[in-house]
Amino acid sequence: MKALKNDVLLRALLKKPVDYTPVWLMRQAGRYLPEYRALRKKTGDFLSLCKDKSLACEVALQPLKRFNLDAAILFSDILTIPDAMGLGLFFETGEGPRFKHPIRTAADINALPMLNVNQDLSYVLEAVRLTRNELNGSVPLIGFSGSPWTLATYMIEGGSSRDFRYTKEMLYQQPEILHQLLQYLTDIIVDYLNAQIKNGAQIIQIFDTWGGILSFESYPLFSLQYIKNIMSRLMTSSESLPVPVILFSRQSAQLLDMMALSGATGIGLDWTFPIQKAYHQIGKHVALQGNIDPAVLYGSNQVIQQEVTKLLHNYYTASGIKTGYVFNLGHGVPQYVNPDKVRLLIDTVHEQSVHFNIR
Ligand code: 1CP
Repeated sequence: MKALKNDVLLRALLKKPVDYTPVWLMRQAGRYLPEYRALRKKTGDFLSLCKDKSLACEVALQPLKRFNLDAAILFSDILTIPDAMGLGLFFETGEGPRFKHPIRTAADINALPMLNVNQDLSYVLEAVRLTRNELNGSVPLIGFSGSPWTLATYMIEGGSSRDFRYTKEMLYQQPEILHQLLQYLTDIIVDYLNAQIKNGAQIIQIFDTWGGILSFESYPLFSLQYIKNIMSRLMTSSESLPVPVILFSRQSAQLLDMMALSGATGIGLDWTFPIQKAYHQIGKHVALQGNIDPAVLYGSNQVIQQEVTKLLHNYYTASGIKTGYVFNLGHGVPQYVNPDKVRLLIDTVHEQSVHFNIR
């Protein structure tokens, strides 16, 4: 495969000097883009887009055709794994993901199938390979998975949740069966991510979206230990290059010290914690990614420019070196933003970051 023309994201994650700050956005492909909505309407539903490698590839490339992004991310979902287990994933309009067969008992867990990711999730791996080929070395391709804990919450709740009632019930009533489920997911995620790497993913992001709902004592036991195990078992790329891993979590400021020791190359932050504080706490050990409030994209052009410049200033003043930072939102691009605002955000990061002349 071709050498990368734009390796700024890889360099920033590995803390090699960069000329400007790389930027990619969670959910950069998705509903805020009219061309995405048009394709989805034609296809019928979201899962059909994910399951057709040509469509998944086309959607992944849509934001790159419009914007000057420094990475592509595989177009798929974290819930492909439980879908492949036969839990009956479906999406109700406006309701988010749902499962027909939630996992609530030891018997449910014991009945889960052994997955062969190369067969059962072959459509994801084909989308990885095709997207990597189509990128033709222009920017790196990010592969991803949910963390075992975050996937377990969806499987146990049967979808999104506000209070995580059933998952927490299992945690406090039958922790040993929850551990059994988490270990089962861990082994599959290792296979899944290694297969993505083998098929061309150059960076991995692990979404531990719901790690922050655990208590301080429970987090290392029920989430982080499994993430650490995954990271220790990931392979190098097909070109024998190290594959940086970004660990993203929400509402996790209290967990940063633990996250920084997980083996992750970079930590993705949501918008609720000041990046300069995060730098002082963990910036010597890991790269940082984030963390502008996605709702800034509803602001005026002037507000967007100000907020971007402020964030760059906050990071680089704290770090004193022109690397180790990846610009992103604190969570996904909201559905109702105007794509022109997204363009302004990305261009402002590139233009303004050049002016931080520090080494
Ligand atoms: O067209 C539609 O209605 C589908 C909307 C949509 C999209 C575009 C969903 C449903 N998933 C996705 C794509 C997606 N999901 C990507 C693609 C790559 C990109 O970022 O461009 C990725 C990386 C994800 C990851 C994902 N899915 C996460 C982790 C990130 C996060 O949001 O915290 C989670 C929790 C999911 C589950 C999921 N899938 C879809 C939705 C709306 C959700 C969130 C449900 C919830 O809030 O609980």
